[in-house]
Amino acid sequence: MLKALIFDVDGTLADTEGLHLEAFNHAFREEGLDWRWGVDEYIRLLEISGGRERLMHHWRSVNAGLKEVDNGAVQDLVARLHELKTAYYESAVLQGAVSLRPGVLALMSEARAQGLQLAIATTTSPVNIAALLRTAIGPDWREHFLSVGDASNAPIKKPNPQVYMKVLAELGLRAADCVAFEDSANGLKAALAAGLDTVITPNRFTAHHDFKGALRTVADLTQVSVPRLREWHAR
Ligand code: XBP
Ligand code: MG
Repeated sequence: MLKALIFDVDGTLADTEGLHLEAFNHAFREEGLDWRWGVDEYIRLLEISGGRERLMHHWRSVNAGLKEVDNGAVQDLVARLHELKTAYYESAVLQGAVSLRPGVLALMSEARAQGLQLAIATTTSPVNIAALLRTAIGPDWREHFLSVGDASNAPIKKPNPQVYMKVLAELGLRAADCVAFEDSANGLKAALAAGLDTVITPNRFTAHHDFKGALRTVADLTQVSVPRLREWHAR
């Protein structure tokens, strides 16, 4: 029986990756690096979940010949870049740079009104979630979610199912009683590995991904209602 909805954040709650990309390039300029990610390169880099992991991957790819001369120095650079990037992203979100995708708030309200629990399972940083949902829902946003899994409490990133396993444990529910919402192949793999039926809402960064195994793939959440979810989930 459907008891909870579990939402991914980036690309699902809001189309945020364009702003993440802008924030990464801002950090590279701030740090005086000649790195600059274009959209096509970023679409490829998004196959790596987690901003820090993505930065480390890029460092290795541009320093292929170079053994990590001093891993500590590389870790420090990645940490500094990610801090710069996150500060820029947070400030832009708090100034209203992104809004929730169509149908998200309506589905959340309908689910809560019908006694379903809500949860979040993301690989992004907690400060990014708070900035997005404070702006979209208000300062009490956290009260709407029984569990929030993110980069701070589920460090092994999607497609690993760790964040979904943590959220299910915190909800105290079986995967069979929940539905997950995702936008990417990595997110779908993580949710399926946790045993979750998953609804996909692709975006311009993930439209080409393979969504085999999804419960449904829809343009956005205006195509979804709680009764429809119950019907799909029951089959
Ligand atoms: C998408 C990600 C994140 C963002 C960048 O998260 O993989 O890494 O691209 O955010 P989601 P950070 O699971 O919500 O789709 O720099 O904070 O990682
Ligand atoms: Mg996502």
